[in-house]
Amino acid sequence: MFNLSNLPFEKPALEPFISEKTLEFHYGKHHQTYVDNLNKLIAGTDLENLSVLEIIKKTAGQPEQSSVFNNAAQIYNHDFFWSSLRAVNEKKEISEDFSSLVNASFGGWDNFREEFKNCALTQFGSGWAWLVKDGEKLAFLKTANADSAFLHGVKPLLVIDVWEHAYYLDYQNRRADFALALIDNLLNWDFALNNFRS
Ligand code: MN3
Repeated sequence: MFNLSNLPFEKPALEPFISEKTLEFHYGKHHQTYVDNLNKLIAGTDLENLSVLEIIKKTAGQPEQSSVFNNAAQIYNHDFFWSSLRAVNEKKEISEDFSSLVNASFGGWDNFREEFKNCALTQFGSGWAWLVKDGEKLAFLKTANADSAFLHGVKPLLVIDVWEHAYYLDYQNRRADFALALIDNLLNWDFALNNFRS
């Protein structure tokens, strides 16, 4: 039996870039529904006592388990997304160590920002734009629907949810503006650096 995990910030803490209203729906309705659905789907099955990660690995690529996979992976991806964000008033300078990684991987912050935005923008339909560790460098990866970066042989560092439910109330169709608002104001680069090193 899974519970909805707590947000690592208060619901108004991401304003004006992500509204409290968006979080009420995105976290309180969409994320909650994935948790409720998974609990119903695994009740009384041999998946019941596994962790979310174990369920994802066990059901990935199996068409008859797609509902279980989709709900479990969406729980993992959303938990990772909330951890990728930080409250506006906790915004900090980007650390020298993270800047060095960005420079070594992309030649500078402007390229990094542009490529991250393009990754978010060019995911056709619903999905996720990931910053990942690829060898000793940073890279971007987009995944569709509930698919998750860790299933692709790379370590996820940070993610932007690009499902319409993530931005439509605040940005309508302007996904690029949403991505840039997160890159410029809300993404937790220390979380990414810690993941890179762990
Ligand atoms: Mn979402």
